[in-house]
Parts: sequence; C-alpha cells; structure tokens
Amino acid sequence: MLSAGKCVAVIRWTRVRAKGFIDSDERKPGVLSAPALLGLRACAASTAFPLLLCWPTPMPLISFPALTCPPWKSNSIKFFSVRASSPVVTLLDYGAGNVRSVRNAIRHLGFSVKDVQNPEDILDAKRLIFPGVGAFAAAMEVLERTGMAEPLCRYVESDRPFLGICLGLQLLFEYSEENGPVKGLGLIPGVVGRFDSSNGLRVPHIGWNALQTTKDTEILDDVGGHHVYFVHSYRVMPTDANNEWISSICNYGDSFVSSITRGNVHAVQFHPEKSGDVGISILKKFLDPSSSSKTKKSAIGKASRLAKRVIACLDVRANDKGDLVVTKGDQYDVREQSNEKEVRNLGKPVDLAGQYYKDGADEVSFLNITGFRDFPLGDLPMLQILRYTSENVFVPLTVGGGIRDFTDGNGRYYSSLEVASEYFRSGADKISVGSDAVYAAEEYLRTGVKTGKTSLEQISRVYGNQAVVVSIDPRRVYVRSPDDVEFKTIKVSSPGPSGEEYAWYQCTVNGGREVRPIGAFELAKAVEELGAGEILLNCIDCDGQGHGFDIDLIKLVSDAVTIPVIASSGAGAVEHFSEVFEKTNASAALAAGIFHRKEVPISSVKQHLLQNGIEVRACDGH
Ligand code: 1PR
Repeated sequence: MLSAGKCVAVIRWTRVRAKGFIDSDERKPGVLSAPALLGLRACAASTAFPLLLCWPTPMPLISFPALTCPPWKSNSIKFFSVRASSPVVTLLDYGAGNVRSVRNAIRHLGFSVKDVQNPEDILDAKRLIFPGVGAFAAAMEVLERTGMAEPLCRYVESDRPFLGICLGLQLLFEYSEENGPVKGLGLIPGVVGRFDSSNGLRVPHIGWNALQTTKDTEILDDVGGHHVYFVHSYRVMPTDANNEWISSICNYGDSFVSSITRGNVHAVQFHPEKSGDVGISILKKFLDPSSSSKTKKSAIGKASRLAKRVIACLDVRANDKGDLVVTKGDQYDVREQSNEKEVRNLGKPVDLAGQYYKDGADEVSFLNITGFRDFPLGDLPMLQILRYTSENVFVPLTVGGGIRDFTDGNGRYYSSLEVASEYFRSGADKISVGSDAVYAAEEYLRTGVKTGKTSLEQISRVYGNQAVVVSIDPRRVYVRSPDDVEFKTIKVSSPGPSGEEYAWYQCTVNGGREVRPIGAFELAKAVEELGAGEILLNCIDCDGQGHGFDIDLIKLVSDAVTIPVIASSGAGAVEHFSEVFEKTNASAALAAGIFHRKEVPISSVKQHLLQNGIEVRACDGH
C-alpha cells in the first residue's frame, strides 16, 4: 500500500485529537475547521515529506479520498484507511447539515462508517443509512445534481437494507409542500405537508412522543409504549395508498406517519440517534438483525401526547485555574461568598452530562456563560467537551454562549453562522443565542425589516428553525400600571415591594450585566419571526433561588408565541415542575442547581409528573 520511505510523520488520532487539530467528521471537502487547518499547516510546513494521517482503533475504517487539501501544501498530506474487523455501514451524508450524532451512534454500536462519495457507492452498499438533514427541496436538488437519486431509488426498489431518518423518510414520498410542491423520489405514495399551527399547535414538533405501532417490525420490537425524539415541521399523512408501508403512526395535532417498513427497507420520522437507549436499540436491530429477540414482543404501543421535557442545564466557564467547570449562580453570580470569591465548581461537564443522560434527562444544555466575552472558536476545550459528550449521550444537546459575528486579533472575520457551524460539527443538535438575539430583535422592531443577515436568520436558514434556540435573560420590573411602560406587562400573582400589581420583564445581555430597552414578550415575538424555533426562558430574579419558576413570566411568553418555550430558573422541588406545566404552556422545564447538588434526582421529577397526570418520557425508557 504505502512504502515506508515516503512517509516521515505519522500523526496518530490520539495526538491529533488531543491538540484539537482534526476531528473524526473532518474528512470531507470544506469541513476542516480553522484549528484543524492550522494544525495541519504547521505540521506540513515542518517537513518536506508527505504527512500521513492515521486513525488507529477505535476508528476502524476511515477514508479520506475526497479531501481537498489547502493550496499551501496540496501534495504533502496523505490520508489512508485503517481497516479493522468491525462491520461497515454506508452513510449517505450529502453535506447539508449535522449528522455527527448518527455517526456517533453507529460507532457506539461497534460499526464503522463508510461515506458515500459517488453514486456507485450506493449500489455497492451492504447496508445504507440516509439521515436526511435540512430542507426537502435542497436535499432533492443535491441528490439529483450528484446523480445519487437514481441509484438510491434502485437500491430501495431492490429491497436492500435501508434506513432513512427524518428527511430521509420524507424524501421517499411523491411530493413535499415545503417551499413547494417539490417532487420527491416517488417510491411511496403520499405527500409531505406542514403541521397545521392555525389551531395553536406548536410547530416545530419538538420532543418525545410515543409511537403507535401498526405492524410487527423487528427494528421496532422494543419501542412499544416508549417515547422517541422528534424534531420536524413537516410530516406525511397516512392514506389508503401508503397504508401497506406504515409500521407506526404518531399523534401530534393529527396522526402522521412515524415509520415505514417493507421488507428490508425502513425509514423513521423520529431520530433514533437522539432517542436514548430505545433509539440505540432500533439502530442496533437495523445494523445487526441477528440481535433482534427471537421471541416476538407485542409491539403495539398506545397513542400518546407530546411528553413534557425535563432538561438538565450545565452553565460552563473556566475557573480561576483555567479549568472548564460546571458552575451555578445565584441570580447569575457564580462566585462563592467566601473571601476567595472563587468560581463555584459543581463538577466536570462531560461527566455530569453523561450522568444526567443515564438519569433520564430528556435533553442536556451547555451554556458557555463567558462566551459573550471570549471567542468560542478560541475556546477549544468547550468544543472538546461537546465532542466527548456527544459520543456517549444520545439525547439532544444544546450549546449556547458567544454565538455572534466576531473579528479576531488578526482581523479575520467569523460570521455567527461559522461559530454555530463549529458547535454543530462538534456535536450540538441545537444552538442557543442570547445577547445577539436581543440586538437582532431590537433592530428588527426598530426598522420592521428582516435583513436576512442576523445570526438567527442565517443559522435557521442553513440548519432549520428547530436548531435555533433563543435564550432570554430577563429581570422583573414592577410597575403600578400597564400604562407606565411601552412594554407588555402582566398582572403579577404577588405584588411588588411597594404594592405594585404589574410587572414587565426587561431583557439583558452579557450574562445579565447590561439591561436593554426591550421586554421579554416583545423579544420572544420578534425572534420567532426572525427564525428561532424554541425559547429558553430564564429569569434572573429566580435563578438559583429554589422558590419555583416565575409563572407570570412563563405564562406571558408561552402564550405569546407558537414555538416551544422552555421554562428555566428557580426549580427547587418536584412540585415546581408540575406547577409550571399545569399553569403555563411551557413545553419543557429546565433546572440546574437542584440536579448538580443532587437535591432532587431527575427520576423523582418524572415520577411526580406522572403521578400528576403529566406525560413524560419514563426514565427507564432511555
Ligand atoms: O449571550 O449568546 O453569549 O449567551 C450566554 C448564555 O449564558 C446565555 O444563555 C445566558 O443565559 C447564559 N449565562 C450568562 N451568564 C450566566 C450566569 O449565570 N452568570 N447563565 C448565564 C444563565 C441560567 C440558566 C440556569 C437556570 C437554572 N444561567 O442556564 O441554568 O437559571 O438554574 P437553577 O435551576 O439553578 O435556578 P450569549
């Protein structure tokens, strides 16, 4: 294969990775990160001979045939494959978005990924996974342009092992109404349409919903009764014409097709790679059919509603020694009250995230709380935290902090989209924008013009609204009368210090350090229009206090928008979770301190919610 004399430098995976130079997903044209390029450039410059990049185990088969080297040393970096004995699955990743979590789940199950590089690779595949990402029309355009559509149809029509995920299901149908009608692959009768939000249904459909299985399907053997994770705005309706394909339906507003199966061809609207242990077992049964249980289980699950989510949040920052730690503030002050005033250290981010996943958290959020002053792409350890966490945590990961346009010390400009892309490449499923969303909303309300250039618009255009969360950090401001302010007020449930009966919620930026002339209500409505798919609603007054969520605020905002709202700040007991779901339209509740200090386990929260008739994903169902 390679003659030893031609190679003087072997950069091993571990070393490369430790330096943060290159990552397992960085093997396609155009996806090398800036640090990866810098690292390779430095190595290439230091030798006249070719560099050999080698991935040892546990990366059994990696190939880099299509990598376009930068012009500075196009001949000096050689890539080669390391073949081990793990079985291989072919992945059709047409480069439209983030499929890292699918790769991670496949590798977690001991399989290697072979990427489709050309149409022939589809026909050569033994087992093909197609995780569709992005918009329907764009995906079809890429499939047609690259000549992949036709072999994909032939592959599916000849009943070879296939698993489509999310858009990978929708594309099999005839048409989509998403920016269309747009023609699909036309393999299954039916049309992909948008959820109807006119009757108050929150769209996108984000979260955990149980399936109603309609036929025995080995890959869904363990699913009956359990919740799986969905994130989509479009869905296929069941009809007589596609009935024979349908293996499960799900209810959200109305019944839609959640999976199809015929012979060896499967596709799912949900994300198995983000559905905890249940999802991993679906992938395992597809990858290794011999792992299916011999005794048939009754797979028929009951119909259910969208479950309320319980989210664990990790506020992350460097302590005074420079280590990244999970910290937790009282009203955003994260320093101990002792003389030393150290940053509170409540644990290691990767360990805690892994623990919360095992404990049954429906999502894990990382907030890089000093991101507003540090440039996140300079913060390689934070990116590494995401990478390591996403290898073993199979529920959605959100990361926020510092997502904005930035010019570094060398005058190099980074758009907020580039910053977000690096977070997505490192394992985030959603990004959360704080300060920058406030500035964007202020500008939008002032001019009434959508420029298309704000971080929210750019990121949602490329990754979809469902991937964009806006984190709001408001403070309560009491007033005597709604006429006292230009912002939307609410009659408060407990009067203010001088007997005020109303309050508005003033937005802040830079971790609560600066107040801005905009209310939480106005901000929420503006960012929904600018492309946010979800709102993370904090409250500085309640943060870390343990007295319960600010019900007035959460009601005000969750009634104002049609996108999901995550209630945050103030949880101190299980009753606070049932209260927020009973009294407001929040879709999820997030807590930090009580989980970090092990005062209330996630399982107790869920048990309490179930006892109160609130649907949640069971902790043993992940
Ligand atoms: O402005 O885009 O760089 O984003 C910065 C992000 O960091 C924002 O999402 C902002 O909320 C967050 N942040 C900044 N400073 C702090 C701080 O605490 N000093 N943390 C901070 C916000 C609030 C929640 C907290 C809940 C639940 N923390 O994340 O976890 O209040 O806590 P509790 O259950 O203990 O009450 P940008």
